[in-house]
Amino acid sequence: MAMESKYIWMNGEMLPFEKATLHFLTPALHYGAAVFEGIRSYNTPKGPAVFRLREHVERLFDSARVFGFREFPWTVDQVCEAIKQVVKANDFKDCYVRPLLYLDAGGWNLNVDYGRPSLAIAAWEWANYLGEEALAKGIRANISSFTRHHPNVMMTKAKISGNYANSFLAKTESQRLGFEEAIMLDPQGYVAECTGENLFLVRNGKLITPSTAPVLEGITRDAIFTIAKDLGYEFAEQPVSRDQLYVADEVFVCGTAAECIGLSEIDFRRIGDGKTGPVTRAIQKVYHEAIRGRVAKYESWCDYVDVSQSIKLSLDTPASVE
Ligand code: PPE
Repeated sequence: MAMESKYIWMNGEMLPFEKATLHFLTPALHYGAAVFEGIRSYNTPKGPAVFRLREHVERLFDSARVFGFREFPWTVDQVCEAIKQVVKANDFKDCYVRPLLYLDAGGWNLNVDYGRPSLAIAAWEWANYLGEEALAKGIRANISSFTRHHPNVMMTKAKISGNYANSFLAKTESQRLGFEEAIMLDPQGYVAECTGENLFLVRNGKLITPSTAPVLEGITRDAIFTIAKDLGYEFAEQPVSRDQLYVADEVFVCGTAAECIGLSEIDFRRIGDGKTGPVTRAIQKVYHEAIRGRVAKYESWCDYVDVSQSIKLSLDTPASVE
């Protein structure tokens, strides 16, 4: 995967890619003491647009609050602007954007109050997160032997970097077993989410997804709710058992990186006829149009990047907000 770009934004400065480095003694590296977002920008008829930018940045701030950071070095508006500058500076058509707020210094006594967070934003071209054939053929998944976080062990509403050790365990195991993705159960044994996506099942034309209590409140999940409602599908948030997935007509996963991908098989059991089903296809189609600014009623989800103005290589003095 090529992650190169021209610029990475660090603490207000647009740095050339190779200059965006950190010291070995950065506490975030040792303890996963960081929060991040995964955002995509797409080429639309009106130029590049970041999909649901403000919601992602607000979730970054929420993650920071959940983790206990008391001071955020920038405002929501500044971070939104910086993200657009990164997309513009790198001249990408479609790209993935990764802001990371990380414990940069201090905090070695495991107390965030003694540390200082810094913010960096990178972008790269990241197509086919779940593999090149995922969109056409769907993917094969297993139920992980690893349990998803108990909500009082790790904070499930926050994209805390350290949380992702759990995803690493599950996905590595899953791929070593020959699957493409892992489905994780919550500590009560109900379906929670995948390592980097939320999950839906379709039965008798109705969409069902686990409630957000033990999982990340996915922004794609939310977009899919809106699309499904507008397409006239019934949907419900309710506990989902493992075998409900086995007997579903369709199962699909969704997330910013993965987008919307059907599951062809779970635990060696074919789902439906083993092909991405009609409901998933219908939702996928609208989602793909919406992210590219081609559906008028969802255009407010697209935050256009003004490419006519020159790139700002640095931002004004950081604001300190609670
Ligand atoms: N659950 C988890 C655990 C998760 O990481 C993601 C996003 C989602 C659900 C879906 O959330 P949303 O993107 O708001 O619809 N996973 C991000 C990180 C992937 C990675 O490998 O890193 C992403 O899709 O950007």
